[in-house]
Amino acid sequence: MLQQVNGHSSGSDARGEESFREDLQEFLGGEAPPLHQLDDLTKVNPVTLETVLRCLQARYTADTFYTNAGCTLVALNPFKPVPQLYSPELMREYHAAPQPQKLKPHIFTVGEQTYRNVKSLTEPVNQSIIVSGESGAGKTWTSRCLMKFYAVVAASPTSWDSHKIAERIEQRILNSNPVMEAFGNACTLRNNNSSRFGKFIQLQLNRAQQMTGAAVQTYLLEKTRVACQASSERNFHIFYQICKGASADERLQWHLPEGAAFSWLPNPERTLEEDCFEVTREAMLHLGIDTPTQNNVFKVLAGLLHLGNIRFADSEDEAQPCQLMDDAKCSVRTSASLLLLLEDPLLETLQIRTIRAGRQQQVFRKPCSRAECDTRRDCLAKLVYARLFDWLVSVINSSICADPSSWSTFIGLLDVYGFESFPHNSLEQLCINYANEKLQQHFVAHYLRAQQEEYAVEGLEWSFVNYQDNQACLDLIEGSPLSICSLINEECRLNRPSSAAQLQTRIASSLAGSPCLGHNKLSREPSFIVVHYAGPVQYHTAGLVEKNKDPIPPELTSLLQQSQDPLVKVLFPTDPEEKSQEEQGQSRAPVLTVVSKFKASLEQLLQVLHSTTPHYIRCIKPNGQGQAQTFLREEVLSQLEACGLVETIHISAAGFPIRVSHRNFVERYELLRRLCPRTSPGPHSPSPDEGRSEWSPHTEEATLQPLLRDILHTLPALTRAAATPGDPAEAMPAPVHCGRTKVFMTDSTLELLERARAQVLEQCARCIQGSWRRHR
Ligand code: AD9
Ligand code: MG
Repeated sequence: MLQQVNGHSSGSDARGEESFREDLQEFLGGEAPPLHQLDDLTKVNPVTLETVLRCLQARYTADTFYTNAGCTLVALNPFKPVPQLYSPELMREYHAAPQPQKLKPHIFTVGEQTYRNVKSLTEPVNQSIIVSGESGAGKTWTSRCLMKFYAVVAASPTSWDSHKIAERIEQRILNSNPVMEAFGNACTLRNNNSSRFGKFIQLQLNRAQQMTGAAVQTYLLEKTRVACQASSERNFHIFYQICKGASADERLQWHLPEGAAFSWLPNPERTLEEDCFEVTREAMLHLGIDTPTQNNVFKVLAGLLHLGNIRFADSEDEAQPCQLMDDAKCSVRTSASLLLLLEDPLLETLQIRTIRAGRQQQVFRKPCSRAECDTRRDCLAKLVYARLFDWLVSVINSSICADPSSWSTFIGLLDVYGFESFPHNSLEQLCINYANEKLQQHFVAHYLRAQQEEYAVEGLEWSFVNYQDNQACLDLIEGSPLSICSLINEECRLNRPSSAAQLQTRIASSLAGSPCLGHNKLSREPSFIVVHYAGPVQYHTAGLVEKNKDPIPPELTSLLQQSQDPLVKVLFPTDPEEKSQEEQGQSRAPVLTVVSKFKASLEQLLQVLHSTTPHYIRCIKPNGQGQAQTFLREEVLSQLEACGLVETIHISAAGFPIRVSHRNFVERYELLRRLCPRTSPGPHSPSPDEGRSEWSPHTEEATLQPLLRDILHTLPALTRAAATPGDPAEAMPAPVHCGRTKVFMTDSTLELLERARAQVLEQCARCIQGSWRRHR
């Protein structure tokens, strides 16, 4: 935009481009502070990607990690300890400030504002803080810090002194973090402590604004990680913790001799786990999980590690089950002993499939291929781990959740996986990006409302009628009757063999009308492209239907139901109804697909969010290597795009991104009055300048208004003069809106005004030159 304006002015000047740029910048920014001191990105004027990036970089270089962006807080990851930024003293400072928003931008400003919103309103309104950003950007760190903030500011008064109460409530809630992270986080290529699940925690407050409890809801745990880790990645932290942190006695009990190799435990060389295991155990204890129960959990996990070492050899005879590899027999025995299963049924369940067929639902037994055996082994581990994780969440909830009568409002913290786009994307990415589309829609609706409120304060009437939201993309993913989700679900329901290519063709032909569906003709594998708000993502269709079915062979559940282990019994209770159905040969109720379950939980989440006042924190990773003091513009730019900040800028461009005070506007464009005669001359029409006030830096407010009106009157004529035959003046955007204290305009209006101003300056220069020559 600046370049365009400069382009038009280039013919006119004695002034260099640089000084013009500074001049215009000064006009737009008024008395703007240096970039690193600019606290709000919407005050960068004009708001463009370049200016936003420059501002963030300047602040990052100055060790300033938080910046406002309208109703959003942008949080840059420092990738280094900054303890003074999170001290309890600072928390109290933000809490005690008469106007925390006047302090430096911080997550505590958001925390405090949110806290006051709950408190100050006559009708209590629940609040939510939505923390987003890509992997490693700092979402979990931010949520954790906010929880600590509330543990300090919303503690019950007695808990300052009484360790016991702090432990019972706030400390318990904080203790849920190390436990959930031990079981749900893992080291990935992008983050050493990557959360492999989404989390919404509801902090419950009583009428005195004290935190009385909390409730956690989790989403889509990446359970495949238990049995399959990408190269250079790791399994969930807890497995390494038990292997490194167990005592000699526990090692014996859990069959974890020092140096034992487990195929599901890649990259075990890092050594922090001993300490972490203590932290996890301590936190579990505080949550009410006693030592025997903890040991039971760890024993089951050790059982899974041994299960992972079971290897099958190819069978030469299809009618015979695959044999175990040499050293795997011991793994079967150990795994069975740790899970308290009988060895033979465990092995048989992995090796042999039972099929019910015919009217009588006769049972046939079919030996599995080696690949099928491996799949069943992995499935067993995923099944146990996912149930264990859910059980843990429910235990945490029962430990921290307050009695419904003891709380009246809540503050929700949402820490969910950010938008993902990899070279190979599958069902996991589709679900994650679908969630992000939903959250983006929620954000945009909220943002537009906030914008309109600002316009209302300035007395402007305007609605974002031209703004295209992401509804078309959501229709493509989840719409009814036909969408990507419905087609994948249908393939699961029909239970027919369908190839990846067939699914690609179905999606392409059934949803061809969607503007958000694309196809990569160069792709060798069957795939489709979804044009998300954050950019296009190519999804491969191979394995999509199978992943969506997430089939659990009934024999696996039945096997686990026979376990004598107290914990496994809790995780796999026998359902008498199910059992009798099975005995009568009836098939079980249809199992919900992954997509259906995810969609339902997402809808529930959005319902909760809709009932709250939302606040947004967008975490940004300044570089992919986790290095302090390194700001890589390209990487930040792609995240600004993905987290929708660019989208916000676009929305603001659909409104009036240029806002100038009345005084600045008059100062700069006062000379335009010379271009146009008065628009509606009276019977004794005066000469253009006759009777007009002139501007000076001391012009009073009362004189400013007629000058402002005069300039605004010249605009229709300027618009007409600028219009070309193919671009009639009527089609041009509404030029300027005059608010109570500011003039609002689009950037094309700014361009128009700048062009006209350059023209006047050129005329003046010519006049001066002419008179100078005459006088010589
Ligand atoms: V993921 O989607 O779960 O893979 P997150 O949650 O966005 O990711 P996380 O909060 O785990 O990222 O942050 C990654 C790492 O950045 C942390 O382990 C810290 O080492 C580092 N970090 C993040 N925020 C801060 C901070 N405010 N100060 C210092 C930070 N270090
Ligand atoms: Mg995280």
